[in-house]
Amino acid sequence: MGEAKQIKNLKDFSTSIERFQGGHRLCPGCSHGVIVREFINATDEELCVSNATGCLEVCSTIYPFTSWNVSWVHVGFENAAAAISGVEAMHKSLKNQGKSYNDKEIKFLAFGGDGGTYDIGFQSLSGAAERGHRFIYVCVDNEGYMNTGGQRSSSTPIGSSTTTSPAGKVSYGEKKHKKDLVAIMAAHRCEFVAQIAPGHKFWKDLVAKAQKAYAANGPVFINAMSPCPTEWKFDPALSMQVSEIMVDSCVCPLYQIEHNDEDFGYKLTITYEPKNKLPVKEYIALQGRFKHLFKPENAHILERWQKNIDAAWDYLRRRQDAGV
Ligand SMILES: Cc1ncc(C[n+]2csc(CCOP(=O)(O)OP(=O)(O)O)c2C)c(N)n1
Ligand code: SF4
Repeated sequence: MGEAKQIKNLKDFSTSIERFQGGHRLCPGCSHGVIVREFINATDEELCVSNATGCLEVCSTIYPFTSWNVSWVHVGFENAAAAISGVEAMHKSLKNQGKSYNDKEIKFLAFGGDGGTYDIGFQSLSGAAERGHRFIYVCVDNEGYMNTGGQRSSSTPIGSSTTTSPAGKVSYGEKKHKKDLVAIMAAHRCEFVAQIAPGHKFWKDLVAKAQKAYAANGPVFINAMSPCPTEWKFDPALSMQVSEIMVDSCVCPLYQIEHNDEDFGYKLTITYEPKNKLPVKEYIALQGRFKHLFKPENAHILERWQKNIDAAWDYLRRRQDAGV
């Protein structure tokens, strides 16, 4: 296994090897590009990436151009994890037979949106994790099916107005709380599971988790929260600010869960503690998808969401304190 890439500071990082090139067609202010760039530039090792259909794939590989300066394959919406686990198994087998085309250590990655991960590709992700492949799955989670016009997914938060859960006279928008996929993937006993977010305050956290992922010898799942100016309806200049408020309000806590199979041990660590935990109101005030929640008749939804966030944060802290 190679040594982790040494990254001294942001300047050093931003001027080092570039594996996700500009010129892609992601919307201005899209967080997908920031996350992918930081994640794959966090190592110099050889990478092989599978990418499910979605904004990231559609916008970064417009034939005959590509932004990817690593081996990359586009697969169906539903099977990014199945494809990369197959490639990883094939590589292992060829190596064992002495027939490998490449004797360097290769890291196998899959990228998918929340639609492709929480919903349609979940079966293949669950299977690949359970089989114990050495791969890293990164979900770029913008809380909806954005590439096809902003439909709800099982990652969409309560109260959000989407094209298939529209807010109006008879509805306050999405009815259910977001699925907790990080917990579900931890329950698969993945070696490493974490949540990350982009932003000036968090780039080191993102890179540290990426490097832990590259060092792992089994399945890794990373949920990368990805503010989407187009469908969350905020000014593209505010993407990183939205991300920072999302973390400081504990809507997106930054934490990790490490699993040690030998003694069946889990270790949950909160990797960023907000100095001043903001109310969820401050987070949603920046986004058009939640503007109806400020109407008096929808106040109970805001209250319910706030309670849910507080309880989830309390749960993480208690687990961390208990060392499990
Ligand atoms: C099996 C299947 N169902 C539906 C589609 C149509 N489709 C393509 S991209 C997409 C939405 C992708 O959403 P998500 O995975 O969340 O990624 P995002 O575009 O939001 O980044 C849909 C529904 C498809 N390609 N394949
Ligand atoms: S719709 Fe959202 S996620 Fe998709 S490219 Fe635009 S900003 Fe990015």
